[in-house]
Amino acid sequence: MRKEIFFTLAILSIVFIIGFVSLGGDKIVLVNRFEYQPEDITIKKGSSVHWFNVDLEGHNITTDRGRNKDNNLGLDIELSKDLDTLRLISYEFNEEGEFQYYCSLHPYMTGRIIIK
Ligand SMILES: [Cu+2]
Repeated sequence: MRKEIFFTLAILSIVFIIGFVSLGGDKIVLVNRFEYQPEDITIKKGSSVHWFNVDLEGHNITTDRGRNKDNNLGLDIELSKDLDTLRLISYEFNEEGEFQYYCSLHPYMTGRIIIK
């Protein structure tokens, strides 16, 4: 029963957030089943990415400058934010380039954002 309430709340939240975000150029990444979905996204400079955790596990959005500087487009951004179940965090990207991130709790979870 508790699980059903959880998923109903999760779906309602997703519908609400997607409606809200689609007004601008922002994009949502769902954190679900130990994956960032979608893993790769492209956004316009000045837009935000909103990570929304619908997993039953807590995750985070972590990056380090070294990882992002490994490629020519790498952005010099360091980020470490916890993302508990049903929590949303946002980050606005104001530079063109590539942003790679991972979950430090489960380092096989990786994602990439291209800012154009
Ligand atoms: Cu994780």
